[in-house]
Amino acid sequence: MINAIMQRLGVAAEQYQQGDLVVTTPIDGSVIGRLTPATPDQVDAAIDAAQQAFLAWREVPAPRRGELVRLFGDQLRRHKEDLGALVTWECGKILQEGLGEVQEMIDICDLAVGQSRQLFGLTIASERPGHHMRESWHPLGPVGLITAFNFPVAPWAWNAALALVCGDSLLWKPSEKTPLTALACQALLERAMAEFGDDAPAHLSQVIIGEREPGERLVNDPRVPLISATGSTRMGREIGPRVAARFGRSILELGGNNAMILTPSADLDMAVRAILFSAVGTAGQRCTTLRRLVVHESIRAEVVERLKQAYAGISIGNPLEGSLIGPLIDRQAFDAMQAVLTQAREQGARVFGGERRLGEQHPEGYYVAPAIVEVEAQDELVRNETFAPILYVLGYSDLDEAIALNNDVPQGLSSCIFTTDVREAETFVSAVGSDCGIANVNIGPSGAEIGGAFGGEKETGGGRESGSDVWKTYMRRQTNTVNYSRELPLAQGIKFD
Ligand code: UN1
Repeated sequence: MINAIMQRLGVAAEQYQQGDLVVTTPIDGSVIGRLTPATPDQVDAAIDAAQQAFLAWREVPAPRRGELVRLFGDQLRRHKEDLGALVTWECGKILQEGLGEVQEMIDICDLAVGQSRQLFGLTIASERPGHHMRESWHPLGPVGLITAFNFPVAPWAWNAALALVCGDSLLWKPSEKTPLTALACQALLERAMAEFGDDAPAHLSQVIIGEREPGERLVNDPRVPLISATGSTRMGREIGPRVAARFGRSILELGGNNAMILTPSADLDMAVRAILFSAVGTAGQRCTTLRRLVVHESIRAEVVERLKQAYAGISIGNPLEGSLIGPLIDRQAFDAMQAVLTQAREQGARVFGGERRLGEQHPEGYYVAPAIVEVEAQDELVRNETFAPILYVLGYSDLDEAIALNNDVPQGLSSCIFTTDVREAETFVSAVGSDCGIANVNIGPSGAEIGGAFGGEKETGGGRESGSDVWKTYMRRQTNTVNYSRELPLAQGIKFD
């Protein structure tokens, strides 16, 4: 099955059928790939090649660079089913979500193609006669991309599509848990490059296979002016200072601890559906997963009851076969979830669900029932992100208190409120409302569209990816003052003679 998919996607067997890095599918733990990690010398050579590719690529006109991204988007459309299925095989998310991830890639390609004709700078009024000022945007250099297992392809594409139209070359270190999808994306991009013609330089995009070390080399190398990394806050704490120490730029997209405020005026049918998708979808392994439900005391008992019923009816199993929840990525993730649930029980929380499923059928597949944990206070356990389907439920009495709870965690990625009261809604998205990078009204915290800037504050890392004016991060800004007069007036009226 995997071999047929890989073949259709254009990945040669020797790229994933030999080597020391063993890749298993979370579906049942079976081996689906063996890859050869890059040596330090190979990483250095790749950075060198990326630098060469950048020098050629930056000279190709931006709208023409957009044409490459258009062709890549065509490849993705053509191979959506296969790539979506491969995402499911490799990271265990259900097929619908695997396909959704590829759709996100297609969408960002479309956005980037349009952007390639809109890398607009400003003209600025000069204080001096016979002068004009403007702001130009120039290509930046090789971009280092470090991605996580849970969204193995879309975050790469958000960065890659924009970086390519901005004139940068790409060095991609995917998660060691999901390198096959990276090889597949690279193969599709290479097909697009072949179609594009000679002005796409060799090594414009490269994949670097390995665990920590190759990523560290990218992070430490001053030839890589921008590092865009998705992963845990712990990882970001290491990457951020290292890139900063060499005056590099970083986009960090780290942990989330996303809340929903559920008010008495909310449409509860809608809210329950939104909670289900955002709390149990992707088996709780999105950075945008709903982790905290802050519900008004007057409806708390009813909502918890409805959720328990909804949770009980949800299908858990093989993500290729129509279930709504697939497996956790691995045993470690399962153990971490169980440890947290044990601790919650010890602290007196009421825990519903969370137990292992299908263990006899798949001893190496870690399926779990999603958990609801009713707590009395937002203690350390709740403030911590556990990458598993655990939904904490907390009560509140007035909106200020709910907003304070929303904000009183170290992370600041996504948030939402369900209300039909315009005052509550607008307060939540105002300056005194949610402190997160994403704040939604009457939709859940996950499943963002690519048109907005994606990312968050505080320990989420502060980076933004995808839409809005994020393209600017992949370019260097230059201020130009041009004197077309025959005089040499100095700024600020200074006389120097
Ligand atoms: C992630 O989990 O790292 O908003 C990204 C969402 C998706 C992206 C999630 N568009 O849930």
